[in-house]
Amino acid sequence: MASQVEEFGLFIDGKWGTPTGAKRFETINPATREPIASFVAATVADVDRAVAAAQAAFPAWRSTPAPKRGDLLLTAARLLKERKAQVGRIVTREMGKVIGEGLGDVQESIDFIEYMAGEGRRMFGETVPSELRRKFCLTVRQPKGVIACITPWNFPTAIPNWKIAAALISGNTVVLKPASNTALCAREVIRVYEEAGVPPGVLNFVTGSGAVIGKALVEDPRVRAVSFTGGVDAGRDVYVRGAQGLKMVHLELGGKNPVILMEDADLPLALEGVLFGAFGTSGQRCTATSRLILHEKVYDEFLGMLTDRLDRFTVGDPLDPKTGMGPVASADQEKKILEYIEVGKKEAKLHRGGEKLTGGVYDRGYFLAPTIFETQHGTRISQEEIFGPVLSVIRVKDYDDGVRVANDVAYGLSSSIYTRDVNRAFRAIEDLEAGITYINAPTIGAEVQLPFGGVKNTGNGGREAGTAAIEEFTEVKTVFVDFSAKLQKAQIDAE
Ligand code: UN1
Repeated sequence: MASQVEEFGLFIDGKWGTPTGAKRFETINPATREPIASFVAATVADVDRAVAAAQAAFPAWRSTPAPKRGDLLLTAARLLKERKAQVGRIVTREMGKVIGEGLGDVQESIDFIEYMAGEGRRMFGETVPSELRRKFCLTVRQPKGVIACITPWNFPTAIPNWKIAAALISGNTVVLKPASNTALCAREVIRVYEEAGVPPGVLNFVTGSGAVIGKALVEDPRVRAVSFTGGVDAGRDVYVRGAQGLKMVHLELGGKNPVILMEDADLPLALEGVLFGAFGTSGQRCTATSRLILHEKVYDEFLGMLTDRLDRFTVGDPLDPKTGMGPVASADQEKKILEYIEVGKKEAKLHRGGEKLTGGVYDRGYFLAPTIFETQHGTRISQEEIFGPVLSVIRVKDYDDGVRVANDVAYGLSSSIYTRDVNRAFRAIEDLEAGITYINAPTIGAEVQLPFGGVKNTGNGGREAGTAAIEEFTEVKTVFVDFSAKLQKAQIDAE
């Protein structure tokens, strides 16, 4: 049956094309279940071609001066700026986040590409004194080679750009494999680099199943590094496979991010923060606020405020700027979140929501009610990443109890404390086991010029964004220049 929607191919070696006999899949608008676009289900043979193109393009790209590579990024950022409204709409239609956040996704892309373009004129090394006379020691950064970037659907333009722009400015070549349900967003990303004049083979785009082409990419011996954002199980699999090839594997995985709300907090401020942190992007951020650790002295009052505020919070058409929360991203997401809601109903007290919304526009898409459980620490819903609009509220008696609960999970991405006590705020910076800590702000909303990543099962120690991204995507070369014109022996001749 012919597709009703536009068909897109793979982008390999600077050309868009559809392999003969290719199978296809469609992306779906989660608010309406309408198909959006059709993509190729690529095969291992397509991955082989993409990696070969990336490898062939590497020597010339590596020797292109980094500021020149930066020029290309600036052009890409400008093109994306020009079409921000249009691409933001595609993000909302294909992924379901509300339009303000769809535009924010694109803005995060623009910010990051511009930031990385500037790195082309920095990419600092170090100069270090030698223990010997007339000897000069320094470090330079060099690209790794072909990088596989495997990206999720929740930030369908921003996360591909975090990886692509950092990899390209560093002189690497890239094969991008985006999440299948947001392939059009990723294709819009590729297009701006293409139009900016990226040389053939420097950036390649393959779509299809992670189990088939993701695996082939990670296992390909020509791929020197893998940058993966996604779930823990897939991440572990990528890590193990990459380890066989002794590759650098960068992982950004889950979170179970707490807001600790102390008795002295500015409650109206915290209210807006918790609402945005928990239900922004329908809770589908790695950084989402999924636990509210609430001081007993303000427990009832704050929960009451949250309930009143939610009465004025609208779930609906994500393209309508007045909507507070759109659908969840897919049928799979809806199913998984509803399963967790059932678990929660057994082990905790449902405070609000806890259902699929029905009637009117809701019947066309994957709409869930913003859901709040009151729970003990240690239940499944308070420990496992749900990745949906489900907030677990946990009562604590003091700061120490709050920190203990906050830290007692497998993840450590983002964290937050609301308090007016400056000493307590600084203690939290020291005490919270997380890659990111916010003071008097929710757990979401990191900026691109700072490192992003987490501890424990959130990853394997790397950081994206900021200058940390350059460290991820380059090798350090240590250089010794001996201008003494004689053999000097370190450790032996040093006076
Ligand atoms: C993610 O959910 O994987 O900090 C990324 C934030 C966004 C990025 C989230 N800037 O919430």
